[in-house]
Amino acid sequence: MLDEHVISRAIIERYTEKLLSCLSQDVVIVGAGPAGLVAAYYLARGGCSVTLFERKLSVGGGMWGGGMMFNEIVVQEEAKRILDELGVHARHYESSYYTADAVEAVSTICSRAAQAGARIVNLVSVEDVAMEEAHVTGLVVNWTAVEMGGLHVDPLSVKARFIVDATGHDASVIHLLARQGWRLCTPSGQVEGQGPLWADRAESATLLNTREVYPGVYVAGMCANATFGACRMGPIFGGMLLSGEKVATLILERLAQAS
Ligand code: 48F
Repeated sequence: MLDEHVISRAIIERYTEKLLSCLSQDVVIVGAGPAGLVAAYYLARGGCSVTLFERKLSVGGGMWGGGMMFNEIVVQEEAKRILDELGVHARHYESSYYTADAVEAVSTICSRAAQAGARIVNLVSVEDVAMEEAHVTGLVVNWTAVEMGGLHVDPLSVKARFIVDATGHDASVIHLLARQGWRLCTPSGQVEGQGPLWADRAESATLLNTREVYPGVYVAGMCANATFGACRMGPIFGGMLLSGEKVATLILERLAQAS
């Protein structure tokens, strides 16, 4: 006999346990696109506590749709090893180009990140940063439904030693910091904004721009280029994967230095 009361209690208790465990983390990642998911995988595998907040119902960001809804992604030679490590089948196309099924890529990367120990919380939006003086101490979160409904409901906050903005073209967290007058490590001290499409230049820039942009706050993926004024790359995803790996490596080094 199934008991609806037990089913409801199980969901509420287990979700509450999960949310409580997110309240104080080594790293909080904002945005579960390819860069955020890969970063979550490497950070969790490196042994730190990591939570990833995603505004939408589904994770995967812009990866599901490949290019213009043709659900295949293209990855260049340098990033293929990450697909191999994660267990995503990559097919050789020509010279240094590989393709992968976008649905297999998103679902596999997400499952590897979750199985490595990353907490992935969908339907929650980051709406502000928490600060003490000029020091970022965490993030302010609320249900996306509250945001969508325009409801007057106060948010909650989570503590983090490091934050990764992986919100793609939006660069949500970085815009919040800049709007509040905090100076970023960019040429103007502000968000530079993204440039036009130039795949080759954008892909190398993504990796260079994956770094700390405010003390304790890192940018990864397309957000890195939107922050530093670099080009967009279109539907090639190697830079996103390499950026997720790089940001995880940088933060793991910082955590190791601190311990
Ligand atoms: O846009 P997205 O896929 O970012 P990415 O990992 O990859 C970019 C590529 O998809 C593509 C490209 C290169 O091939 O140019 O666009 O850099 O994923 C960003 C995720 O962040 C979520 C958003 O819903 C998306 O899933 N997001 C954005 N703002 C917030 C957020 C927020 N304030 N709180 C939580 N999630």
